Amino acid sequence: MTRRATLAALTALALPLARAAAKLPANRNVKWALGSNLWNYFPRVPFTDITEAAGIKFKHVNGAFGKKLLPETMGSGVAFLDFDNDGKQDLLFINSRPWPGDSSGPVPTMALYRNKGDGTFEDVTEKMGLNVPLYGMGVTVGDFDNDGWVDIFVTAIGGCKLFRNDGGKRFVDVTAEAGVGGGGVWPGASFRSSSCSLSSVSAARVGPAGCADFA
Ligand SMILES: [Ca+2]
Ligand SMILES: [Ca+2]
Repeated sequence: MTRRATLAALTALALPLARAAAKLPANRNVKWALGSNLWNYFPRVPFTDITEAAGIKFKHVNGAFGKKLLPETMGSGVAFLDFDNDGKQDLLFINSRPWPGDSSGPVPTMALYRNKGDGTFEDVTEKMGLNVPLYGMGVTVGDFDNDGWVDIFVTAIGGCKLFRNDGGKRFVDVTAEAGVGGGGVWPGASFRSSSCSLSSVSAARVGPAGCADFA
């Protein structure tokens, strides 16, 4: 097949698809179509940054201090959850923290924001008992004890954390009794990650009891 024939064949295949996608008038010729910016004919979906207006002040701290450690480039994640069962989705931001030996600055924590229902959120992290410093890598939510209140599982270097939702009033650390900490340790002189320093985690509702498991 000659070059001209190849181009003609490709044009014959591509133009109908472009017309269908961009809803171009069928009577437009090849020169007009190929010389136009087809993206101008696709619908625009604008997004507006309303973070500040919504009252979200969370800042992620990756703990970087010059050694370029792998976890500094990973994490942390965010979860939508309705922790108080009011029908409005709340937000949980996972944070990292300075590495051991780096005492610069305050130690940040994850942040839980309650959806006030008017387009704004309020920080309820401390009130809900989640002002816990972690080097978080990921988060998932699920009702692991099937009590109707969504719980939180955070993967982190140094050991994972499972927080049970106590009726929407407070989160309680039940990692040890649930046996899901992963047995990790903080990195010392040399870097040692825990067995649950995963960057992602998921929850699934399985089993006859309907309780969520974490994987
Ligand atoms: Ca809510
Ligand atoms: Ca629960």
